[in-house]
Amino acid sequence: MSTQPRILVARAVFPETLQKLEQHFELETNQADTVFTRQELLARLKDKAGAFTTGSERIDAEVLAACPQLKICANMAVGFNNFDVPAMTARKVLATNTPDVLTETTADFGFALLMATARRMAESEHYLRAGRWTQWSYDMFAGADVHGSTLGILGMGRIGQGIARRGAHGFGMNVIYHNRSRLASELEAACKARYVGKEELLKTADHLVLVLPYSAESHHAIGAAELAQMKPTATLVNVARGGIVDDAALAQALREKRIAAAGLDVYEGEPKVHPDLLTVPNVVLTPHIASATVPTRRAMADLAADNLIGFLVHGKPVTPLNAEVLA
Ligand code: 8YV
Repeated sequence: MSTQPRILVARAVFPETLQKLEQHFELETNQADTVFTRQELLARLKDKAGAFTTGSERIDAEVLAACPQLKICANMAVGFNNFDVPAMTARKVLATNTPDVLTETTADFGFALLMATARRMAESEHYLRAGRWTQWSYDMFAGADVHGSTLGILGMGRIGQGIARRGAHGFGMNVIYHNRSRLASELEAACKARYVGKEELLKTADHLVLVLPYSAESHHAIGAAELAQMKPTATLVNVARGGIVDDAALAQALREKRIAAAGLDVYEGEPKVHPDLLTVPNVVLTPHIASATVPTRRAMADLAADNLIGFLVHGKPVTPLNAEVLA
C-alpha cells in the first residue's frame, strides 16, 4: 500500500499539474470537472491529508470536523472567501492561496472591462450581430471617455494598484482610491493615486472599479444608497467578488439609468446571474474570467501544487495564509 499522503484535487486542472502532484502524492482527481455537492466533498475529503481547491469548494467547520486527517487546503485563487480561515487555524489546517501570479493579468482584464463598459462594446456588438446596423448616426453608442477621466478604485491591494497604474500612466487618468488603510506614500506615487473617503470616491469617480476582498464587512459595499451617490454618467466595474455589489439594486439603477453602465465579471450566487442583469442592455457580463490567460492559470495551478508539495513534503508552504499553524 502506498505511504504517500492522499490528496483530493477537487476540480479539473492541467495534466502537467497532476503529473507534478503524482510524484509526491496519491491523488483522487476530478478531471470530469463536475462540481462536488457538499456530501460528495465530505465523502471524498474524509481520508485526505490535503486538498487542491478552487473557489467552488467551501472549507468550513463542518468539513474540518468530518476530515480529521486534513492538514492543508491549497486554493487555486488569490481570493479565499471559500475558506473559514479561523476555523482552519483552530483545527491546525493550513490554508494557502495564489497571490502575485495573477495580479497583472487580472489588472489587464479589469481595465479591459472598464474600456468595454465605458465604450459600450458588448451592447454595440449585439446590435451589429442582430443585423440592426443600417446607417451611421452621430450619437450611435456614444459612451464615456476613459482617457483623462477620474478613475476611482475601491480596494487598493495589488490588483487595484495594477489597475491604477494602467489608468494613470497609460490613459492620463486622475486616480482616486479608498481602502481600509492608506497606502505608503511611495506606492501612492507609483500609482499617482490620491486617498479619499468612500463618499468622495462614489461622488467623484467617472469609472469606479471594485477590487476589494469579499467579507461580512464588504457585503453589499455597493448597494442602492451607494449607487445613488454616483454620477449618472458613471460606470461601475466589479472584478472582485460577487456579493460586494447588491446585484438587484444594480440592475434597477442600470435600468433607470441612474448610472450609465456596468461591467461585471463576478456575481452574487454565481454561476447563477440575477435575471434582471440579463435583461438590461447597459451591462457587460463575463463569466469570472479575469485571471483566465493560459500562462496565468498555469502559474496559479503550479503555485497551488507547490504549496501542497512544499508543506506536506518539505514542511515549507510557499504562500501560507495562516502561518501560525506552522509554529
Ligand atoms: C479564480 C479568482 O479563477 O483568484 C481569484 O480569487 O477569483 C479567480 O482568479 C477563481 O477564484 C477560481 O478559483
